[in-house]
Amino acid sequence: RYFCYGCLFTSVTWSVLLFLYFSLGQDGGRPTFRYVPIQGPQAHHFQPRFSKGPGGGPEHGITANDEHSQLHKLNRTHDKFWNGMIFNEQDQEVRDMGYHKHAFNVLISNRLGYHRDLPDTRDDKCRDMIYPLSLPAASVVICFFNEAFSALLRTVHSVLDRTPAYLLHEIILVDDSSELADLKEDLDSYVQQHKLQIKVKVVRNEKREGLIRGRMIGASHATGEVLVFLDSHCEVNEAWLQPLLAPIQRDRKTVVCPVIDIISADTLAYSPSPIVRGGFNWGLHFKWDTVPASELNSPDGAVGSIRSPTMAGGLFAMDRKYFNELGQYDSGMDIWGGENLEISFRIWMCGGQLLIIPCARVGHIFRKRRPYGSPGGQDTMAHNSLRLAHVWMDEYKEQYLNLRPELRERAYGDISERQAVRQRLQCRSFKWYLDTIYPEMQVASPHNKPQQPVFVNKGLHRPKVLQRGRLRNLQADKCLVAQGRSTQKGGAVVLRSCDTHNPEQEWAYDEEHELILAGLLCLDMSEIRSSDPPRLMKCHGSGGSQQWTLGKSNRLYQVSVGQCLAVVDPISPKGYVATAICNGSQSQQWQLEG
Ligand code: LR7
Ligand code: MN
Repeated sequence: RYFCYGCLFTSVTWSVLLFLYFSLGQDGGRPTFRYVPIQGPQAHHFQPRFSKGPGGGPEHGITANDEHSQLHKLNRTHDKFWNGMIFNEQDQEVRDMGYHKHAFNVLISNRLGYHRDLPDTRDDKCRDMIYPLSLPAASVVICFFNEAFSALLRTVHSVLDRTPAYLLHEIILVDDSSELADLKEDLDSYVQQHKLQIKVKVVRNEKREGLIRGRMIGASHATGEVLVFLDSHCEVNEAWLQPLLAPIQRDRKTVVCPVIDIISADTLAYSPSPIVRGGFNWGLHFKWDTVPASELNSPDGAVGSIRSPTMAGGLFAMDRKYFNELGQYDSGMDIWGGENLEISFRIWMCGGQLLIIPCARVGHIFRKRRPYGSPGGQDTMAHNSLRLAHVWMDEYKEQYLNLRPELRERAYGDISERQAVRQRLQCRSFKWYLDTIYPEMQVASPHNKPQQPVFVNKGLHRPKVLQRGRLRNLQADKCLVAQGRSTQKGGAVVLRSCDTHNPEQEWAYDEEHELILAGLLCLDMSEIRSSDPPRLMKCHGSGGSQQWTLGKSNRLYQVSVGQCLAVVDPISPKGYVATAICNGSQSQQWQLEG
């Protein structure tokens, strides 16, 4: 019924053309389309240097000869454990500068390269889904400011690698006036050298516009039937696009979001997200909510679609003409924040619908902080939220202003154009939206308790303890303890005489590779600098800065830092410890003794 010969022809032609471009465009006509570490401008960052000795290389004993193929294998099997290993000061610089500029582990990102396999995180039933062969083609719009080159290129290539060519009209990269040296030249020369121009167009903002106007500019250059927006540090998963396009084809006023899988900022490991949907609180912050069991378990739930009151903002698809009819975005919003709730309210209140599609999976690097500000240092989230409250929230804007009284007098610019949009589209009231689309939302009164946030990625589940005991450094022959009280958050750890009877010296090593002292706090490495000493912090359960491997060679390897725990001076009574380049020396040998 859906078979379309024209499309098949187009798709075959595109595939052949693309294949020829990518395979013959390289030096010597060598096909280098998959699993190639790093080519192009950042190639100097990729220098695997696994040495043979006990200290230098991964536990499975890789030698210099097969290091290349081994690293490929690691990339392919998602065993990213050793990818962050720091071998010298240059690696350390890449890692530390990367955290500073991008708030994620750029050393690992660079080593992964621009293509990698991902675990297929979809429900098994998704693989049996059949979509119409003829679907509207997509313009993928990716807006970026100062993005790490390898993350940006992996975003682009994941789309090229995992999208049938006939469904990919184009990729539009909007460079929001990035300030990073080389980014512009690197991107231009990469696109040219790899002959990506047939699909990839780069648009440059003369001045910083922010992601909201940036996306509007990108959309204005797009000519595909559907717009797909992505952040610049994403990786799309298997068959991601068809399940997004099909509902839009069925109903052009449907806006769809994929499930946003988690790419760890510390390890770049890709893991599935549970199926949750978007909500918000009266501070106008987006939050994830559990999906009512009735909807999740409905015949359609796991593989069909889930109605969502709001979207996270970065990853969604909609009909291009409908995007324009619906009023694009509010161009009075700056830099970052609020536009996701604004477009969500607008979609529902003005006759559309917003769905999450469980069979469409796209990974996103979730960072712990935003590495950039706004040019004038303004709080653009507050500015943008004020605008959306005044245009869309009717009397319920009081809920926000009561929480943020200081914003009552704050100017938010001219909103008449947005009010005209609401008028033109004959949109419903915010009360209707709350009653019909988000009935779970509680209207704050002094008697209502604050709502409990839902934590994605964490449950009540406590990881199983694998080993317990004192952590003795073999060179100093002393044990790792809290410098102050073992219950004090942020406290340092030092070496002291071992005492088998002291429960304050007992560490638990669990299946999540956490090291927990006295049953309470986790050994944690700051994400900022690898030279900072470890501290005791509340266990966050998401690996990275609290992930340690206790290897056969007795070393204690810190995954996000890529270094080993070492005693600074074995005879000093101060007993200081720090992470250092793994070298297999006695100072880096530890034993967890029961
Ligand atoms: O001035 C800027 N210019 C830009 O082009 C600032 C940012 N950007 C780009 C930036 O490079 C990135 O590609 O805009 C994109 C989004 O910025 P991020 O990645 O710093 O934002 P975020 O992931 O922290 O924030 C989420 O909320 C934002 C609110 O304005 C946007 O809607 C983001 O797209 C959104 N990201 C997601 O929804 C991904 C999932 C996160 C969750 C939950
Ligand atoms: Mn993002």
